[in-house]
Order: sequence, then structure tokens, then C-alpha cells
Amino acid sequence: MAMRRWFPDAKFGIFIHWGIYAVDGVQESWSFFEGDVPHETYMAQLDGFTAANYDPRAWAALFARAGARYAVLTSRHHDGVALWDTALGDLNVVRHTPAGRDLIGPYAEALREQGLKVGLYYSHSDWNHPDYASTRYEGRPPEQENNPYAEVPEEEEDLDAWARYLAYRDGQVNELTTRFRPDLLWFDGEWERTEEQWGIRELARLIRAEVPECVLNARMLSEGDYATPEQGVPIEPPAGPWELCLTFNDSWGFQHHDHNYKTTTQLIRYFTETIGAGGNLLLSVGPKEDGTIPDEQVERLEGMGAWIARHADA
Ligand code: FUL
Repeated sequence: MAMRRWFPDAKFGIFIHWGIYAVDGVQESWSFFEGDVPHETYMAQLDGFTAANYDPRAWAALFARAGARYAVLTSRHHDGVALWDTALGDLNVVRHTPAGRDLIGPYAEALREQGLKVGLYYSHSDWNHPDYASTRYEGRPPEQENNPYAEVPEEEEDLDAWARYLAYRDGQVNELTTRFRPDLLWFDGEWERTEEQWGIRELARLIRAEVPECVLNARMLSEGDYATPEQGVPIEPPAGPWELCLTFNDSWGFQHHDHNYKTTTQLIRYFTETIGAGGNLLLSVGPKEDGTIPDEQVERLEGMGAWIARHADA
């Protein structure tokens, strides 16, 4: 599939890590997976996720002012909490949080009103799903207990559970493509299984049947269109299309204690280095649980936008 031209031309996109982890300001999904907070404490954040001041039009206007051409919202991170009213699985913000409504439709609409492309992040893995055997501690050989990157050996897989899990994942992806018509799907969490186990070919076919022009990142393995290095421009940039994903501070999502912000100048340098080496920059905002984007991030986006506007024709 030829890479859609809009993507390499876009240069700048906004990643949005928004989920229940913003309530306590803990690390998205990993905090319970790695045992930094008890699972119960992590899940109790469902009760505090209000989206009370969620204004996707204001988000989209800010992203456009920042000079971005697309955004990518975490529709479902590794914690399995879906931001839309999925008919599959039980865990979503509509049913289980005070937010009580679909958060993705209004996002897609607001972005399109601003002429921005709509991206959705979706994790193949779901560490909360009853049919998903993760590489979490229970039952793992001791040497792998703290290795989240270990693949599940095929002989250990419960094949019935796995088939149910894939049907659930495919069904959710189908909901995303049919309902929100994304221009880009940003998959993640692929490291726990192989290409065959994930049924990547079949999933790609399902996506292409609905949104043939949709751009896919390389965490769709052999079906991916572009590479996704994290947190720094590689010394040898990927040969094909690529995108650097980057945090403002040290966190993808909102963590109130993390004040280790890069300056606007540093962010502009990341941007110029990235596009100079042929990539796009995908910079991650972490909205608070109520949907507001922290001031430090807004200020930096405005500053980047002013710089990009001054140099747009250069
Ligand atoms: C990684 C995830 O595990 C992180 O939590 C984050 O979403 C990053 C962008 O991708 O694979």
C-alpha cells in the first residue's frame, strides 16, 4: 500500500494520551502492570474520570494554531479502557465513569472541522481482558516475571481464549473504522505476540475493506506504513516514512508531579531535527481527567505554532 501523501507532508502531529490514569496522575497502564500501584487502586480511577471540561473544538483549534496537521488519540491503551461506547467487552468510560459518554466521535468531528486528519491509537494487548493472557506475573517463569517484553510461548496459549480475544479486538477495531473513519490508526502493544498470533494480515484486510486509505504505523508489523521511534531522532533514521513520538516532559499522559518540561526552544529543535531527517514529529499532550490540557503544554504548543507560522514558507 503506497503511503498516503498527506502523511509525510504533515510534519507535525499531536499525540493525546488521555485515560483514567490522569485521575491520580500515574503512568498509563504500566503502573499497575509493573506493580507500582495495586490493580485495584488503578481501576478505582474509573470513579474519578469526569471529562467535565472536555472541549474537543478547543483542542482542535489549539492543535491547528500549533501548526499540527493531525492528531492521534488513545482510543484504548493497554489498560483496556475504551473511550467510546463499545458494544464489545465491558470496560469503557461510557458505562463505568462519570464521563458517561462517547469521547471519540466529538474529537473526530472537531478535528475535521479544523481540516486536521484524524488518528486513533489502539493497543493490540489488553491487560484487563479475561481472555488476554499477558506476560504479567502469574504463572510466568521466575526469570520472566519482570520482563514485560516476553512473548507468550505458543504451547502456553489457551487457543479458545485467544480466538475470543482476537474476535473482541477485531470487533473493536471494526467499530473504530466504521464509526469514526480514521485517517490513521496507531497500533501498539504488539510485542507480546508474533505477527501470526496477532492475525495481522486479517486485521489489515478488515481495516482496508472499510477505510482503504487509512495510514497504519509499524506496530501493525509487516502491514505497517511507517516506523515509530520514540523519544529521540535515531542516529540512522529509518529509510522509509517515519514519525518520532515525543513527550513534553517525561510522561505520555498527565502526571501532576512531572515538571521536567522541555523548553519551547528545545521542542522546536526536536521538530527541525526530525523533519530535517525526513520524519514527522508526534508530540504527546496529556489532558487532565476533566479534559483540559495542562497550561505548560498549551504555552509550548502556542510557541511552536508561532515559530512554525513564521517559517512555514521557508
Ligand atoms: C508505548 C506504550 O507502552 C506507552 O505507554 C506509550 O503509549 C508509548 C507511546 O508507546 O509502546
